[in-house]
Amino acid sequence: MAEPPGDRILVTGALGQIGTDLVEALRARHGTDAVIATDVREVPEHLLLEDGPFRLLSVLDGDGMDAVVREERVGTIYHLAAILSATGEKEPELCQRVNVGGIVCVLETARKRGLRVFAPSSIAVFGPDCPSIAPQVTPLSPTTVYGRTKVTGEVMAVNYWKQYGVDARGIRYPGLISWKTPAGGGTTDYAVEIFHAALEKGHYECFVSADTRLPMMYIDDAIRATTSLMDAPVESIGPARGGYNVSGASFTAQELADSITERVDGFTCDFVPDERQAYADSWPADIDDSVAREDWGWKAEYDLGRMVEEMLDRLGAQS
Ligand code: NAD
Ligand code: AKB
Repeated sequence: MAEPPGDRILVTGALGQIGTDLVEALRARHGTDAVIATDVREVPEHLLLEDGPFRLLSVLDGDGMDAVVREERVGTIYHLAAILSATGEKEPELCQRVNVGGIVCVLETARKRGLRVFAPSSIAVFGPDCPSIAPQVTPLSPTTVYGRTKVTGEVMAVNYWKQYGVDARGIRYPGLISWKTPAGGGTTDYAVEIFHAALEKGHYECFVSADTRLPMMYIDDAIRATTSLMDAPVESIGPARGGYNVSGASFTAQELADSITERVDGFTCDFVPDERQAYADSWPADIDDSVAREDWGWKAEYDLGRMVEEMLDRLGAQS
C-alpha cells in the first residue's frame, strides 16, 4: 500500500442527513480543519458547515477526488454520497451510476493513495427471503435497485481489502432518525417526517401502513457506531467488514405515532400507504447485531421512548 498523503478526513455527501451530523462529530474529535466536507452541491444557507473546509466534489469525478486527496493531505474517506431507495426506484440509472460509480471512485482512490475508507451499507441489502430478524450472514436478495447497489458496495469493499489491502469498513445502517437535516429520499423517511409534522401541524399522513415494523436508529447511536467501527483495531475486524449489522430500535409506524401522541397533545396520524410500502415490506423487521457486538463492542443506547423524547426536545427548541 502507498503512504497516504496525510491524516486529514474527507467526507463525501457531507450535506446529507448523516453527513451534517458526522462532519460535526468528526470535527469535534479531530479539529475543524482536519475534516474536509465535500458534496456535489453548494452549502445551503441554513447549514453552518462554512466554519470548516468545504469543497465541491462529485464522487463520479475520479481525477477530482484524487486531486482533493493530495491537495488536502487526506488519509481517510467517509463516503456518504448516494441515492437512497425511494429516489432510486424512480431514477434507477442515476442510483446505479452514483452508488456503484461512487464506490468504485472512492476505492480506486484509496488503493492508489493508501487511504482508509468508511462506506455505509443499509438494511436494504436484505430481501423478502431474509428471516424477520436479519442475521449477519444470509442470502442477500434485495428487490430494490438501491439495495442491489449496496450489496455491490459491500462486496467491493471486501474484495479491495483482500486483493489490495484497502482497509474499507461499513455498517448496514437501519433507518436513521435525526433532526438537523431532512431525510434524503428513502423509504424510512416517514420516521423523520412524522416529528416535523407533529410539531408544525399536529397531524401526519404516513406513507406506510400502521403495522409496518422496521429497524431504526437514532442519529447519535449511528454516529457512535461509525466512529467505534473506525476506531477498532484492524485485527478485530472480521469477514463482516463490508457491512456489519447494527441494531437500534425496532418498532411499527403505529408504535411510533403512539409514542409521539403521548407527548404531543392532539397529535393524529393517518396511514395511507404508497409505492414505498413495497420496499418496506421487502426489508426485515429487526436486526441481529451479535457479530458487531463481538467484533468491536457495539451496543445501542436509544430505545423508542428515549429517541422520541430527544427528537421532540431538539425540534421543539429549534422552532
Ligand atoms: P442523503 O440523501 O441525505 O445525502 C446524500 C448526499 O449525497 C446529498 O447531500 C447529495 O447532495 C450527495 N450526492 C448525491 N450525488 C452525489 C455525487 N454524485 N457526488 C457527491 N455527492 C453527491 O443520504 P444520507 O441519508 O446522508 O445517507 C448517507 C449514506 O448512508 C448513504 O450511503 C446511504 O445509502 C446510507 N444509509 C442511510 C440511511 C438513512 O436512513 N439515512 C440508512 C441506511 C444507509
Ligand atoms: C432508505 O430508506 O432508503 C434508507 C435506508 C434504510 O437505506 N433510509
